Amino acid sequence: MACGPIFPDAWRANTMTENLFARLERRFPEDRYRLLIQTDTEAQYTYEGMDQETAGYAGVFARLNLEPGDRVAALVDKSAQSLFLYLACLRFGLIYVPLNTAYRRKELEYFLGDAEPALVIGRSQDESSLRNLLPSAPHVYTLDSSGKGTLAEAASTALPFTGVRAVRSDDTAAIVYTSGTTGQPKGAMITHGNLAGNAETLVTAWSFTADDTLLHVLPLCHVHGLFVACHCALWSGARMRFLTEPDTAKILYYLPEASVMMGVPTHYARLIDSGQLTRDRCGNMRLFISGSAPLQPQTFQDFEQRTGHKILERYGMTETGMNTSNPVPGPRLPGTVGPPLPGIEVRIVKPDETPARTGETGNLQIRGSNVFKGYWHKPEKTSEAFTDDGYFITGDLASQDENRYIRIDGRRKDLIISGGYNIYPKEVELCIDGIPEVIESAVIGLPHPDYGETVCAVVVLRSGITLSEAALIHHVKKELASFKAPKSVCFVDELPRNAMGKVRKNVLRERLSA
Ligand code: MLC
Ligand code: AMP
Repeated sequence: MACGPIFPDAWRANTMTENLFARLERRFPEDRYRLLIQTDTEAQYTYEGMDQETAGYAGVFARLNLEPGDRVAALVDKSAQSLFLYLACLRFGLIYVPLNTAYRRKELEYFLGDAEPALVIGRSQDESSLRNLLPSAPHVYTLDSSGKGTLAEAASTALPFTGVRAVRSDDTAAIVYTSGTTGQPKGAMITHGNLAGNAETLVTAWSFTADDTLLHVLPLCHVHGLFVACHCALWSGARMRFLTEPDTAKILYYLPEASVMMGVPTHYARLIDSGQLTRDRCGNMRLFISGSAPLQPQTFQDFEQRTGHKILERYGMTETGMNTSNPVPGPRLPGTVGPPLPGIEVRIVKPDETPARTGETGNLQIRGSNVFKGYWHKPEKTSEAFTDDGYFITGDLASQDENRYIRIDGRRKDLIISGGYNIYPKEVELCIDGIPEVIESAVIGLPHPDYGETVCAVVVLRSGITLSEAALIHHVKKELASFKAPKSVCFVDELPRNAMGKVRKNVLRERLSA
């Protein structure tokens, strides 16, 4: 049934919560009962259900006397309830801090120590280790993938908080951790204004309406799955099919009912490899969107050949939300991330900060209301990240053609993107160098047909010592999230260095790619 825009009035919301809850108040009653989420276990949640569940969680926050600006860290599996938890934080003016359940003890210790949450929500199986990690005990509640846990129990007896706390657009809505090339990860403070502005821009650019069904296949602990995907649906009143695991068979199963999908290039490569991707299966689809990592032109072409759809590639970052996008109506060019989105200033400069010419590669910088307000508790890192005239320095290398289409040509930052996850070589090197048998290591990304890039460790062992590849990988997986572990290890006598003593990673990449 075609139902047209769910928000027919011209009223403009300044925050996600204003959009969601204030507009919900103004809707016709039947709109409240529209579906918001269907899961892959066929549980269903309406916009009304979301309103009630978030009011329940916010009631718990009120009972705990949480104050606006307090942080709530979430180490939870993907579920409808984990989205409601995030929305409840927005509703109550709390700062949401999503954490990946793949993180290990040391990683969590750092994030929790840095964010200093007043409340931590974790899975039941992690409850006691979380309490051990947090000696100064903020409140700890549990939320499992089933939606059950002590948070739901507390919500069932709390007085629901049915209001919406007023926030300013430059108040921080979320802190999302992103690793640095050196030193510790940094918490990017993303404001309510950043979120609302980017959501509105994307809904318009990608023509989202309440008629859409988004096939949601991404984790909710990073900006792609949480902000880009969910916000487009929430802002436009659309429906989402939530897949809790990134399972290709399930994606294929649910494709026929969906109209939009967002994924990382690995999702699209796997769909092509399945051999079951057909035009018929995509009969209801209007848009496939890819981001977080470079989409290979070959994947773009193979996908178009099988489905008739040109994947729309866009480019963004945790700190900035989405910056550029190929268009919905208009040419989508493989190997490019499209022109800048409306209202977002993108410039490419040479190392001396003068503008790069058309087609010339330079440093990509971004300015606009989408750009975060700074790194949590790290004012020096914040000022290093911006130019004097307020552009954010992305660390990406790019060029722009005469039609303003941008091509990401590389990265100035030493970063590996594996299946859409960012892995900082330095962090993995420090971990490997901590193994007593190792003298030193260099971690590089190598091309990979499934993950785009994978982690390879080049390792120098102490003389006369042996260490197996499996033992080394096992050590890394104990210390770091397992997606950061090398998929291959190469033992060498010494690392190639330049005259300054710096490891020549490009030489290693060339040698090992071959
Ligand atoms: C999982 N594994 C990975 C991996 N994902 N290894 C390398 N790279 C990855 N991306 C490892 C697991 O640790 C596990 O190891 C094993 O592979 C199997 O795990 P799985 O859960 O079955 O994973 P898989 O099906 O391979 O997942 C692949 C994937 C997933 C691509 C679907 O990684 C994913 O959802 N990626 C999306 C990440 C994302 O949302 N990025 C957006 C960041 S925001 P073991 O040893 O435990 O067996 C951003 C900004 C922007 O970048 O522009 O969007
Ligand atoms: P994150 O720090 O997790 O937000 O990752 C942001 C980084 O992902 C960017 O700085 C880019 O290097 C990369 N990225 C995101 N989208 C694309 C894309 N479409 N093509 C190439 N790189 C991308």
